[in-house]
Amino acid sequence: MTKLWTGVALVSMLFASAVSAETVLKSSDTHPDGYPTVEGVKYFGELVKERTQGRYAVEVYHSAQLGEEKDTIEQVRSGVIELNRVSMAPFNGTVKETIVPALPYIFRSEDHMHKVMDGAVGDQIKAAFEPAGLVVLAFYDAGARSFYNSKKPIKTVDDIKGMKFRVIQSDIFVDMTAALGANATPMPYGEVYSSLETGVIEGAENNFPSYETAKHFEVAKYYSMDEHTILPEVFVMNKAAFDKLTPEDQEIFKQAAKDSVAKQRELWAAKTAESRALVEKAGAQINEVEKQGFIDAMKPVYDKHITDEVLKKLVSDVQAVQ
Ligand code: GTR
Repeated sequence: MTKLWTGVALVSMLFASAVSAETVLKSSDTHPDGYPTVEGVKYFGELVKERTQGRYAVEVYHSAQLGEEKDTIEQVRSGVIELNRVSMAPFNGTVKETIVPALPYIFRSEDHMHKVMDGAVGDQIKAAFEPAGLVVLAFYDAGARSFYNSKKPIKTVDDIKGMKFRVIQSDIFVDMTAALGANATPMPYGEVYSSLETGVIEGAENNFPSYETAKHFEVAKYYSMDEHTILPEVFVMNKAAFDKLTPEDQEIFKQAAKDSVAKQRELWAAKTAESRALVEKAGAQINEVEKQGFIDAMKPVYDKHITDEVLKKLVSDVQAVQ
């Protein structure tokens, strides 16, 4: 009898732990632990865990542990990993709607970008990821990207002519650099530091937190604030994995992602100020540029890439947001 009851108890305990066993979803990020995007996804994971009573949890593989962005995009599309936080630039070739927020000077300010991405245009861009096998959970802040280099401060378009930069992997960024009369080499993020160090490239372009945490300021001390893009990050989920969730769990995931946006934006603002102060203390020289010259030079990028009606409409919708 005692033996029987022990057996029953054991079986039911095993059963209970099997049904309550958590499903751990893998998420990738190129940035180190503590970076605002990593922390945003971790916060999302905590909320999901709490709101599903522990049925789901998220593990963030930061610091490019799973590979460079382009590779991890393949992993999340094929379902090798369930989640991924990346820039939208590497999607410019596959999800054409992502070209619009990647256009130089399309956003008047970060506030304008927030209004656009939180509204109908953002929803249209989100929906455009589905045919690529992805559900967009959130857009996160990435501030403004600017050029930095190892040679000199860039103040005017003339100063940048002929220089050689690494750009993020997107034709839009190659063409915007060309429009300024400079040369662009797209390459994975993880190769930028050594390429700057060895002189394969003279500069790169990014926001303050990336410039600081990837230590690029050590090998490229002139940061010139042309602020060519205010392109947000995207946090995506493999569509098949999302579709497998119950409708209630899908709501929990969406709401947790939405809640994590507010958190990430706060962290972003603080980190940007911190990174800027840190690089300045370490000797980086930050300067303003004659921005209008940069804005005027970008017309060919719009002419080349905004040719179909869907994108033309999206551009005017963005511009109409006040
Ligand atoms: C950062 C972005 C990364 C990565 C990187 C790059 O700002 O957060 O996801 O895309 O830029 O330039 O490759």
